Amino acid sequence: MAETKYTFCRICEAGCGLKLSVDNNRIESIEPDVNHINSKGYACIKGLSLDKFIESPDRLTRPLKRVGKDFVSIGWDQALEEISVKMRDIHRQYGGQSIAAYTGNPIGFSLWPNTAVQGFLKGFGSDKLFTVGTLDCSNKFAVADRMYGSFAHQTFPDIGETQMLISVGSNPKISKMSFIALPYPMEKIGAIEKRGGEVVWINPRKTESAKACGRHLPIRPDSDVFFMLGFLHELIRQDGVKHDRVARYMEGYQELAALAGPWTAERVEQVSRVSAIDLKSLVERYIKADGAVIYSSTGVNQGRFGMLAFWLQEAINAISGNLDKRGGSLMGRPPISFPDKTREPKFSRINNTPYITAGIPTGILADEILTPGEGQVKALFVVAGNPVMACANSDRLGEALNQLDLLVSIDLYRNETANHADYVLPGLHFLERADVPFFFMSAMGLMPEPYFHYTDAVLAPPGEARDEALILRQILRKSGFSFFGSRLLQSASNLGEKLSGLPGCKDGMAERFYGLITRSGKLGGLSQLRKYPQGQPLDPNQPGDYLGQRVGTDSKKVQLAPAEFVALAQNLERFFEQDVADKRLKLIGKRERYSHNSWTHNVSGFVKGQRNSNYLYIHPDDALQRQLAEGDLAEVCANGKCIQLPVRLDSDFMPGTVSVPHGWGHQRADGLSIAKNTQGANVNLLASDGPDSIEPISGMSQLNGIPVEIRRVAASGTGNSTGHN
Ligand SMILES: Nc1nc2c(c(=O)[nH]1)N[C@H]1C(S)=C(S)[C@@H](COP(=O)(O)OP(=O)(O)OC[C@H]3O[C@@H](n4cnc5c(=O)[nH]c(N)nc54)[C@H](O)[C@@H]3O)O[C@H]1N2
Ligand SMILES: Nc1nc2c(c(=O)[nH]1)N[C@H]1C(S)=C(S)[C@@H](COP(=O)(O)OP(=O)(O)OC[C@H]3O[C@@H](n4cnc5c(=O)[nH]c(N)nc54)[C@H](O)[C@@H]3O)O[C@H]1N2
Ligand code: SF4
Ligand SMILES: [Mo]
Repeated sequence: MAETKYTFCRICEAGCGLKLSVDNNRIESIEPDVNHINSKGYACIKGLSLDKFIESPDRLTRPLKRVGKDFVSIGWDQALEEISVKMRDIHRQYGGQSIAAYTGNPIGFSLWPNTAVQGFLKGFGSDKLFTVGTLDCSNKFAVADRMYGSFAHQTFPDIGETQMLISVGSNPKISKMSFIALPYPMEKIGAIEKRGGEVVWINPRKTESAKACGRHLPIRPDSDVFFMLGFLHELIRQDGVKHDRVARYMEGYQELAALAGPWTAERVEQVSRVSAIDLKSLVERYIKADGAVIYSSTGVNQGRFGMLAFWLQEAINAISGNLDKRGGSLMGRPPISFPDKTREPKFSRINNTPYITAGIPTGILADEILTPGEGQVKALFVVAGNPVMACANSDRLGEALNQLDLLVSIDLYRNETANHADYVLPGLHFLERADVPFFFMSAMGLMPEPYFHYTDAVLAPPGEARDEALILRQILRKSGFSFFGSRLLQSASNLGEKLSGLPGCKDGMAERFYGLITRSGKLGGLSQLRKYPQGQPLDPNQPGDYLGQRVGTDSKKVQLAPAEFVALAQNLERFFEQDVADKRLKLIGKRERYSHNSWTHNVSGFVKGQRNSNYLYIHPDDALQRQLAEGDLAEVCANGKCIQLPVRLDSDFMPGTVSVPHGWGHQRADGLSIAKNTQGANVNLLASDGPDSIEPISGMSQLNGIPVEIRRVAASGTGNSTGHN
């Protein structure tokens, strides 16, 4: 008989509650959970289509081993044995630091397997964890670390109370936001206007969100840092600084103000294309609003200066009195405390590139593999990731992966990265594992309405699919090493493994781990949490509880002008001159309702009709100059590489801006029977990698604002106008 199960979606940060009807380990129906504490009956098409991803005929159910160009299915014993033998050899020959891991976005939503990856690496004596954070948000970690004393001190807009939201480089209607758990964001953002407040979108594109509410101010891609400098200049000029608050709770104001000196609204307009009149009036309204906040997301993060732009944004919110204020920006209060102090700074052997939080920038992954010497990466474990689609300069990365002595992919499917792998191991879908909310909620408290919940696994894994954490621990043990390098933890791990070998038993480590951290977080442990599968409320946010109380810096004051940022900001003059003169088209991304990075194109309903490809979006004026018409095949070139795509004319984009959604170009994905037959091209073939291409300190890759050249290849209907790579 069908059973009703309450759980939550772990595809994006909204974390929507879901009500499933499960019969005989099959999902009969999925509904949004109307009684879920936070999402209250909201869920999007991806969450409501989970069954299609779980039950796909392409789902991996047994380990695969490469034999020549093909993969053959093998048993777990053989897979683990062979991989462990190889690992022992690699460790003996090249040392622990030759072993690395790349954790993709989906596994980021599950604390236990993520922790296990760290224990796995540490067990081998390695700290080489490549993190997708350097593709979307490590600029925010670097800033929080310097300004607030911990990477985990992240702010979020008080959407429910604010009188003015300035949203820079985000599109909540499609992406559901980042660094805030906000299901149904457009309803909550729309309510700002309804209560007499204001919403402003700073974006090169008039997005779906900007069409739904608020006012749109187009900005030239990758000029946000100048926009922020102009904003800061105006804020000071218009006397919008709360000097008493600054004096009490902050340090570095004079240096910050000195920096803003030259950046008048008129000057900034030349590069951002936001008119001086608009900027001045925006700042005036920001000062007047009782509770205003600037928020930014990947549109800013993925530019050349994401870290500096975010620093300036935070400084503006702080000195205007909006940080830690009702209706301004709030500092999360995490339900679970993790060690959040930045540990000893670490540097990669590649150009001394700094590590960021616990990881290394993906932008130097190829270099770490290709550069000989001690610590050269020889073995890579990719857990729930697709680096050859997601990372910059995909071709070079693909070539680098081919040089590895061992590449293991642990995934639901055989994706494009698996084309370079020696073994592909079947992992779990999130419905097949226990979880607590995403790290940003659990450990950073980025929740407008704080809550907590725990879910058990609601489905048993198909075939021989196995918990990622167990796989890694088994490889570690068989290779002769211990979890986190600790005998005690290894004994616990061995016990879990033994149990999992008994019929009907589970490893149980995930549950024990969540039990431990929820008890230490005073959340009552699992038996308590199981009583509230639809979520338990936590104490509401309290504006005013951060400044002077919880700031993590040595002086307990917010650092407005960290020396490293000020030094980097001095170079902006030079970039400004260059950018003013730069008339090239700038390429940006575009997230789509039916795409989630690279992994939702293997479901037929998601790629039907025109949705079976990505496109080159271009403003009609820019198209005309290049004799391009709708449906033509165009070539987009940058950094000496080109891709071809069908053209879509779109006047929602600011002239001078073109866009190509990422995550496409699956033609070589033999393990993805539906995605393989889609069209389109991988835009990350165009982005640069290497130590000189990433942002200093934050390690962010530049994926937005890339200068490109475009030319027509074939007119609509005359050639193959459905792109390829
Ligand atoms: N040009 C450009 N590039 C971008 C971006 C952009 O905006 N523009 N965005 C970047 C961003 S924000 C991100 S986060 C990265 C994402 O980068 P990645 O995480 O490397 O890429 P995904 O496409 O999300 O691939 C996820 C893989 O995990 C698998 N998977 C899903 N769930 C599970 C699970 O529970 N267990 C296991 N074992 N596997 C699972 C999927 O099958 C898929 O193969 O891409 C980045 N790349
Ligand atoms: N449907 C869907 N939802 C997703 C994802 C997905 O792939 N599909 N991915 C998830 C992931 S991993 C993440 S990290 C989040 C990201 O969530 P968001 O950060 O909200 O991502 P986007 O929707 O790509 O919004 C970025 C916006 O920045 C704009 N932009 C581009 N360049 C610039 C610039 O130089 N300056 C400014 N000001 N704006 C710019 C773009 O036009 C775009 O509207 O979304 C998550 N949600
Ligand atoms: S909005 Fe995000 S969390 Fe909610 S159902 Fe959609 S993908 Fe899942
Ligand atoms: Mo992301």
